Amino acid sequence: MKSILENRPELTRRVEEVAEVAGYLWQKGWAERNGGNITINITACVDDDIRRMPPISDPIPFGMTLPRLKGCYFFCKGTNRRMRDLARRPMENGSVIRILDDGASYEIVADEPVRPTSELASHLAMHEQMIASGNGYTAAIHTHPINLVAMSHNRAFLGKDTLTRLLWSMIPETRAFCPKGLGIVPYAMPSSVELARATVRELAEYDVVLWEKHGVCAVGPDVMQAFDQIDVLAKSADIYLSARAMGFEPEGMTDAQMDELKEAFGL
Ligand code: 2HA
Ligand code: ZN
Repeated sequence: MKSILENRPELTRRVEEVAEVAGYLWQKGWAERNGGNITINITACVDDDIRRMPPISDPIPFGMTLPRLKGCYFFCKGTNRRMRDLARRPMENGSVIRILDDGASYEIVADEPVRPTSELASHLAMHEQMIASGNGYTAAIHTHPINLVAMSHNRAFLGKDTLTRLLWSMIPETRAFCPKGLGIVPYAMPSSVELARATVRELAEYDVVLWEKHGVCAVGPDVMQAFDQIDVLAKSADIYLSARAMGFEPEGMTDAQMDELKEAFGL
């Protein structure tokens, strides 16, 4: 069977980038079994031939109405698929979907009828918000970083920007490369519309949000940059936990040191 990627170098590059990041998520230990998901908006690489491709599924409602997504195309990790399998064989463990004119349902167009991620509602809501804000972002990642999820079990960390300031203060790069910090989404049922709505509310202010006792979601111009933001936050969390494991509370950079950084990097 012919793949939708054939003779489409830009689409191929973007799907390969998803596969590369999927491999990192697995290697980091953030993607047990089918945990986590990735979606990218590929509408800009869609040509007329793709627009004419017949669906290979019935229309499937995704539980929300997102009018800006009408006629958009996404490459999505499949539900119940392993991240480590997405890394090696992206087109067997993910699929391309088209959002229908009702803005509330989708159909699968290629390569195989792989049903998209269980967190599709959250992912599509994030994409709608990125389009609405005009920020040019195309990627959304959800993953389960051990250290950040562990920190979300401590109520003391869940106040607005408490964790942001703590993580920023562990190493200068974190503030430089995750300048908006980390939003907090109170526990909600996985895959729920409630979780999707709360995620989008936080993304108005942050590029990365922590789902209490579950995981993180990050958005970015591309999937690599979305990953980098989670990676720098997780590095800070590791430094904090290493210090605690050595038996002391890390001092953290001072507010003055962090403000100096803000000036220097124009954050
Ligand atoms: O896709 O991580 O939150 C599996 C999950 C659901
Ligand atoms: Zn999850």
